[in-house]
Amino acid sequence: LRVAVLGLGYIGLPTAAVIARSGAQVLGLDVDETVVATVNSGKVHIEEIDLDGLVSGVVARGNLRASTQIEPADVFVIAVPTPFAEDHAPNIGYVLQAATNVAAAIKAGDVVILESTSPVGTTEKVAELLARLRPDLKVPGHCSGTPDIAIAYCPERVLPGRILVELIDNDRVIGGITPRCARKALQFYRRFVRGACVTTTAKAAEMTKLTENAFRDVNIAFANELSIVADNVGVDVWEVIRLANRHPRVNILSPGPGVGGHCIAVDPWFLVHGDPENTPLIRTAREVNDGKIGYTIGRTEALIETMPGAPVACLGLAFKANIDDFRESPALKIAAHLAARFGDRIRIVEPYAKSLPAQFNGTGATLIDIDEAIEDCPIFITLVDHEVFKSIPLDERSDKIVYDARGIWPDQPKKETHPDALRLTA
Ligand code: SAJ
Repeated sequence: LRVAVLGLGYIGLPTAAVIARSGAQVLGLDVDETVVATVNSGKVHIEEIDLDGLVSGVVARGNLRASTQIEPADVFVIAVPTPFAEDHAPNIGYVLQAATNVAAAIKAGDVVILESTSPVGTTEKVAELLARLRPDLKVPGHCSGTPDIAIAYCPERVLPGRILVELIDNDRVIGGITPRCARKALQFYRRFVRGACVTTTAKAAEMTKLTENAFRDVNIAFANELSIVADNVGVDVWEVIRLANRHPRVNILSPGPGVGGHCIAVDPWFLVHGDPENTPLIRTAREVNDGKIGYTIGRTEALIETMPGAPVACLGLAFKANIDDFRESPALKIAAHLAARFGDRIRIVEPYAKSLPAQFNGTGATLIDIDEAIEDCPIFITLVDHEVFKSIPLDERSDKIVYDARGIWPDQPKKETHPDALRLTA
C-alpha cells in the first residue's frame, strides 16, 4: 500500500510514521523544504514523546520518505492546518490547496481522507474541487453509478504528549461522503488503529470533532468563571471543586490562567462562525477563557506591586503541563506581559525551554532553574502545572508569596495565595 500524507506537522508526521510502521510505503509531503530534509535524514522538527525513534526507524527501513512534490498513491491523507482569521472565519485554504495537489496524482480506486479539523461541509468542498479538477473521474456525490474514488473525513483526536499512543488506541470516527466511502476509509484505518472505528457521514464526523473540543472549552470556562467568583468571596476554588466533585454526577474541570494550544482555543469558533445566532454559550465560553488571561495578569500585577523590587519567579511557559509546546500559551502571554512591565524582576522557570522566546527580548527577564528560584525569589506565580513544579515540597516554598493560577499547591498557607488577604496582612 502506498500512502501520501499531506502536511508533516504535529499530526501529519506522527500519523505518517505510524502508518509507515504498519508496513505501508509512506510519502510525507510538506511545503517547507527544511522539514522535508529533516525527515529524510531520519530526524524530527517537532518534539513528541518517542517520535524521534519511530521516525528514524521507519526512514532507515525505507518505509517513510518526505518530499515537496506529490506522487501517485493509493490513499491520500490530508493533515494540514486550518487556522482562522481575525474575525474567527475559518481558513480552509491549505485544505483546498492540498486537495488540488491530490487532484494531480489521484487515479481510479484511490481513497482521499481529510483529517484536518474543519468547518462542517469542508469534505464536500474537497469532493466538489476534485470533481471540477478531474472531470475524467467519477467523484462521489458528483456522479451516477459507482464512483471511481472514495472521499472521507476522519478527525484526529490525539493529545499532544500522548500522540503515538492515542493514534493507535483512540476510537476513530470515519465519515464518508457516501457509506461506501466510509467503508473504504475504514479498511485503511483498521491497518493501524486498535480502538473502535465507527462510520458515519462526513458532515457528522466534522461536527463531532468540533463538538469534542467545544465541550471541553465550555467546561473549562465554567471552572474559570467559578474561580473568579470564588476569588471575589475569598474562597479557595480548588477546594470547592474537590468538594463538589464528590457528588456522583458532578465533574468540574480545572481552572487555570486561560486555555491555550491550537485546538480548544480555535475549534469552537468554527461552530460559532457557522451559526452565530445559535451559539451564545460556545461563544461566551471562548470569551470567558480568553478573559482569564487578562484577569490573571491583573491579579499577579497587584501581587507583585505589594513587594517593590523583589524578584518574581514565573513557573512555566508551556500551554499545558509536561510538554514543550508554547504555541497559543496563556502562561507565555502572562509572563511576557509581566516581563514587559516589571523587567529584570521577572525570572522565568521553564524546564522545557532552552532559551527565552522572542517575546522576552529586551525586557530584562531571565531564564533560571527552579533551585535558583527557590533561593532568590520571594514571590512565585505558578502558570503551568508541570510535574516538576507540583513536586516541590512545602518546606521549600512555605515562606513564598504565591499566586497559584493552576492550584498545584493545595497545602500552600492560604493567606499567602490570596493577594487581597496578603495586602491586609502585609
Ligand atoms: N485546561 C485547563 N483546565 C482543564 C483542562 C485543560 O485550563 O481542566 C487547559 C490546558 O492547560 C490547555 C488547554 O486547556 O491550556 C487545552 O489543553 P487540553 O489538554 O484540554 O487539550 P489539547 O489542546 O492538548 O488537546 C485537545 C484534546 N481534545 C479534547 O480533550 C476534547 C485532544 O484530544 C484533541 O485531539 C486536540 O485538542 C486536537 O487536536 O483537537
